Amino acid sequence: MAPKDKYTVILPTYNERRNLPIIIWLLNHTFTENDLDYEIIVVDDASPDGTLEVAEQMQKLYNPKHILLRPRPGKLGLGTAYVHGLKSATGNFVIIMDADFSHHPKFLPAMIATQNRTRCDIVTGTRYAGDGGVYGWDLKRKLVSRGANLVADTVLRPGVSDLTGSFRLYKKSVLEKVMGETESKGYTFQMELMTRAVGMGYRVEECPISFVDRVYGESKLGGEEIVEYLKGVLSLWLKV
Ligand SMILES: Nc1nc2c(ncn2[C@@H]2O[C@H](COP(=O)(O)OP(=O)(O)OP(=O)(O)O)[C@@H](O)[C@H]2O)c(=O)[nH]1
Ligand SMILES: *[C@@H]1O[C@H](CO)[C@@H](O)[C@H](O)[C@H]1NC(C)=O
Ligand SMILES: *[C@@H]1O[C@H](CO)[C@@H](O)[C@H](O)[C@H]1NC(C)=O
Ligand SMILES: [Mg+2]
Repeated sequence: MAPKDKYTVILPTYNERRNLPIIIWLLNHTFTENDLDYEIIVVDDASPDGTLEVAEQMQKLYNPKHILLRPRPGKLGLGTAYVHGLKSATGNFVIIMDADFSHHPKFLPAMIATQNRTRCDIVTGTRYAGDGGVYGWDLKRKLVSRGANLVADTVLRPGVSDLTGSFRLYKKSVLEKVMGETESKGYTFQMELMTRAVGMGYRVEECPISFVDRVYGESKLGGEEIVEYLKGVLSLWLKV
């Protein structure tokens, strides 16, 4: 008999002390109710709000085999946080999501079922297909997000509708191979990852999700991020 599937969730955190307990509660609930084996790897980058202390409390509350802490000494960025977390992953599947509720755990059963049904390598949550959508954003942010996707899609042509989203499920072996090839460090990491995965011939399925704005904390999207993003798309286009 094949060994039971296990799902590793990598949660990068920076100033998420208010969101973390709820997201972990929901994840435990979702996996346990569906009789799925799981672990959550929290990669906190020395958040000044004390996120790590909250994560330590969570580890005591849940079985420590379910909550792994892999903190780093400073804010080293999202891309490397995923790489760092992945090193400790013991599941055969890895889920990457934000810890601020933009990615709701309630979509996981559908994403897992999609993988199980299609046997694909990656399931990506998409805001731009089926019942997907975005909530809590003002028009500017919606336009920026749509525009970002449109630019990336036009330039890179990966054939995946939500390229900049980062709520995804991967076969661990696939994620390891694709991450090994990925050079971006910041916001373009997810986009490069997906573009490369498609280029490497991996099979991607999509699952509609609705995306809500972060519940607690400040949004950091500004003009600087947009410029960085455009530079990222351009350099990807030259590289891949
Ligand atoms: N470990 C780590 N986590 C980070 C870092 N930057 C962001 N995060 C976390 O990564 C996830 C996504 O980051 P967000 O800041 O929410 O990015 P965003 O959704 O584009 O922007 P917001 O509008 O602020 O929500 C969240 O769980 C953050 O706490 C970082 O440098 N290191
Ligand atoms: C995890 O979820 C299950 C199912 O909902 C629940 O019975 C259990 O008490 C939860 N664990 C904790 C520590 O809350
Ligand atoms: C995957 O599908 C098989 C066959 O339908 C089923 O027995 C199994 O429980 C499913 N696993 C998950 C994780 O959904
Ligand atoms: Mg967010």
